[in-house]
Amino acid sequence: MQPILVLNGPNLNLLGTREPTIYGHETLADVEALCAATAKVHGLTAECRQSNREYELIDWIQGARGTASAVVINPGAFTHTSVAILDALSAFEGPVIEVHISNIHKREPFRHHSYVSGRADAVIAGAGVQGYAFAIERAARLVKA
Ligand code: DHK
Repeated sequence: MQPILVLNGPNLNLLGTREPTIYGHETLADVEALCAATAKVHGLTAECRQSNREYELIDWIQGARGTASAVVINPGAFTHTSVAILDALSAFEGPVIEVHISNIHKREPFRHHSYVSGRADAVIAGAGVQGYAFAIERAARLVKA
């Protein structure tokens, strides 16, 4: 089975020190370890990447075509701005799971709209970093269906 591609967008490299009352104390390394461990339970692997650059995320999503079984993505602030990331995800044939650590619907109005949700098969928000484990669980279920 091809790996699940786990993408994190801008500022998520700062997890653990960035606004911990919103994003918690776990680091990106903790998140990536959680994704790997959750995938392993299902006999799968997770390939985790983070970038602050929109084009790099788009290139990785394009690269997932034919090489990844699913995409789990927290696009960070690009969630609310990027038609280009939506278009790249729309060209990917497998399941797409959108994750937000915080509940974006409980926050500022500009965070309430997600372009990515127009393509996502599931959206998980407000579960903290545990949301990544839920996302991997769901991706595993969908790729085995
Ligand atoms: C992460 C970000 O960086 C924000 O720009 C989003 C999301 C919310 C999160 O909750 O993981 O608005």
